[in-house]
Amino acid sequence: MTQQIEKNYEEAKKLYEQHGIDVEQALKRLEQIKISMHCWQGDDVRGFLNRDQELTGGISVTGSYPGAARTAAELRADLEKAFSLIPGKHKVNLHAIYADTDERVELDRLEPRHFQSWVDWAKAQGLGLDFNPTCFSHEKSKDGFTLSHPDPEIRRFWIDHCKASRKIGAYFGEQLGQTCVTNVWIPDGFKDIPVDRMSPRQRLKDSLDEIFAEELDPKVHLDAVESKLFGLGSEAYVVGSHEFYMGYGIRNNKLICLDAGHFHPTETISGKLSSLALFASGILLHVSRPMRWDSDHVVILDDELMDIGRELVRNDLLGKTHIGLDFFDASINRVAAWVIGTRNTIKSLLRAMLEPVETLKKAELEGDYTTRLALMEEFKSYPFGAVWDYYCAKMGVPVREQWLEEVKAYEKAVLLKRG
Ligand code: RNT
Ligand code: ZN
Repeated sequence: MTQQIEKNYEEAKKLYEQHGIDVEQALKRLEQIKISMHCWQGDDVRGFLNRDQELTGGISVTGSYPGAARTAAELRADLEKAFSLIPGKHKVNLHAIYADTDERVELDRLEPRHFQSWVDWAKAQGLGLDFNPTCFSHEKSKDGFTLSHPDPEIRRFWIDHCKASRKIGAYFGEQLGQTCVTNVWIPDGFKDIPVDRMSPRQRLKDSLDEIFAEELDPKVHLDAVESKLFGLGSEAYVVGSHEFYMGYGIRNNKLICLDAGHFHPTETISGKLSSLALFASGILLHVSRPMRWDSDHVVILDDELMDIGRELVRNDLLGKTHIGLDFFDASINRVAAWVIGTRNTIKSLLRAMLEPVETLKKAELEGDYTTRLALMEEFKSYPFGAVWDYYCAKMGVPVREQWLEEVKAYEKAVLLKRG
């Protein structure tokens, strides 16, 4: 750590302390927060099972930046590189198609052993793991329906896949000694206006009931359900809508997953947290950045990200919220995409912790909205960067844009050598 970093930090600390903000305490809290970094930014959501299948399900990755991971070993190397540039100990979020096996195994027959290399690696790295069934990019999902499919045989396949996925998630949780969240997202929906909106939802409900029938120890495993407004090819109607999963999750004690890109363009997930938290047993976030649509751009430190951080910190929701990332950009260096999005998510939490929340709440309660606005604005130019730099240095990761040189060197030495 350079003397300059320390000096800047000490001065910033004094300024924050004048408003009763305990900076050291904030950094200690920050260190405890785990971000679930999604593996699929590393290879454009391709995975290793069925690599010949095109990406379907109404999601899309654009760009052809060189260096996408082709094997589990490459993906793990890339993840390690990214984590070495991000402060803290975190989690990796896997999808079923990232099974690391030479066997030709169908999704409904997957077992924990097909993920043993991931578990061994996570143990060695001190990382947690989260999981997702992959209900897309498959022959049996090509007409756009999975768990709500009218054909009971196709439904059966996807139900069995989701059941198998929960077993894998529970294995992760047991082996790693930290709770694994398995998140169910399905693409089911209609491109054009449907006649029957109800029956597919009834079928989805029944499928979910069967998937979740087996109780799993919440210390090792939690289920989450992810809603969506529309997708490419399901513009008119999505079976698993927000209302559907709000209802399902609250009634059945499932984590409700809010993806930042899954709502109307001006609708934010930050605004929903305080309501949901009063009724849901827990929340999963898919922090993403929609641009005009659910485009899954790399997360930047914009107003919405900062508001998410503020809502979590001010309302003390970090205990019941699992923070995951969900973006995929193939037009830039993929390791850099992870580093930028993850560092920003951590930054948003730190910034929120460095706001004079007690003073602001008091002003609001007393009806002093002038003070509320004045302080919120002035704090935007408080020396947050000095605290962030100190935190990075203390945690042994590069300060400011120094990480970029490491990514460039890695690109030259490793990524560009991939075919
Ligand atoms: C799709 C959902 C879902 C996926 C990942 C790959 O719109 O956001 O979370 O992005 O499961
Ligand atoms: Zn998502």
